[in-house]
Amino acid sequence: MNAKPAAVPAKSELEAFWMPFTANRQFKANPRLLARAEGMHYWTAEGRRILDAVAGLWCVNAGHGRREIADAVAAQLATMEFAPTFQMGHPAAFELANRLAAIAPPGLDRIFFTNSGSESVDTALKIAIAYQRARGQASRFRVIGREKGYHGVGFGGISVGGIVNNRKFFAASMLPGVDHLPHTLSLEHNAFSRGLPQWGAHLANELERLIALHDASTIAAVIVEPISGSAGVILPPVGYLKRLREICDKHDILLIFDEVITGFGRIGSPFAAQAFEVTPDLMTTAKGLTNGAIPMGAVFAARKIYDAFMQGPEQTIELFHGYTYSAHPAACAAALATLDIYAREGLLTRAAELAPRMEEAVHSLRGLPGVIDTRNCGLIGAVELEPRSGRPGSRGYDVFLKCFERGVMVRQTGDIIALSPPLIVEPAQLATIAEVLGGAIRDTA
Ligand code: PXG
Repeated sequence: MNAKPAAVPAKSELEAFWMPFTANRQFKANPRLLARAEGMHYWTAEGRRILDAVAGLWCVNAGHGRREIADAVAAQLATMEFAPTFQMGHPAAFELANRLAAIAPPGLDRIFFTNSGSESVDTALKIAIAYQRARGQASRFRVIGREKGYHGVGFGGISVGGIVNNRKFFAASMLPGVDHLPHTLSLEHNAFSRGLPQWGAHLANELERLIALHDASTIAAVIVEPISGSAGVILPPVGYLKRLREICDKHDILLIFDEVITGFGRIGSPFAAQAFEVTPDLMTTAKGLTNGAIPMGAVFAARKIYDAFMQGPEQTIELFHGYTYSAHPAACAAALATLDIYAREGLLTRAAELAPRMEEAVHSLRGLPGVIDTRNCGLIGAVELEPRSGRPGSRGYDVFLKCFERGVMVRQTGDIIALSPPLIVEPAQLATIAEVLGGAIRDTA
């Protein structure tokens, strides 16, 4: 279905929308407007075709314009646009929870619905802390995050996150008792690694140091992204996540994986937990859950966590938490249709097949002017550029802009360019992405 040609807003009409995570004045002086999308492509409001190398924003895993999702949402809205899930329910919510439990890592079969990654993270943190109390360990209130971690923008998420610009404005309003592991990015040891870097598993042992400092009896949970996305694609060194799991087990601390970007096939299995063979106790997801079509998130909890709440009189509300739109019917319809597509087209494992092509494409950029690292895992890739002296981020922005002018949409974080194309990408398109990105790097050097 082709939408009507987009009415391009006049410059004066751009002011009212306070854009998220955007340099508003820079953007509004020179706007980039997307008007239509299908398959691997967007079309701009002016009608230019753009190859989508980031799946929208890491979310459109099955590619754009999926008819089945639009139809399922339309049918649901026509039948019942909303139903409460507080002391009420509707069938699609239960069906979706069962479908998700069926593809989850072992034992993570209790599902709490949210509307975004940020809400999933705050939900998981609240479940972790409340769980400790429910099992008689209320002194465990601390949460350990990681430097450069991104866990959305709720107060919980920015507290455990490790991105300074998200934190510094709100320093006085952070969760108490949070500490951070070191991040695992080391160009000195790991530059140009293909797949997971070999150096750095020992960085997980820093958790032992934090436990020695705070005492395990004060720590509820550790939260990490299996692969950090927002900070510019930081991969876990071989053995690192297993080590974190061992230390958490030893000290009876919950391990939370934030799989908002790694979930739903990004690295070749439904979740990174399965690809890395490390099972967390809680897992946060969003994005690919509905192919980005309708906002939705989900927290996957281990059975033991859910069971710990199911005590006391039956009329008790066990967890005082939820959103008006938890398991919104339209979102459930979108998610069910999305899971159907993933299953039918084998998309949750396709990234494993394409990973060598992605690796080839990304590492072909090694040697270009200013390229100080190339890294990859599954259908995630990144190119790190030497920052221009005194102007960090300007080189990354110029490369991003040049790619867009030349018909490829990449994602820029500082001087790192991240790639995360829809899982339907064809090898030739991966080569095109690398070619255009390479040209942009050369021409902005
Ligand atoms: N956790 C992780 C790991 C994420 O990547 C969130 C939580 C928050 O999700 P919501 O739905 O509240 O935005 C995210 C979001 C980027 C980029 O460029 C990444 C995200 C969002 C926007 C841009 O890497 N991830």
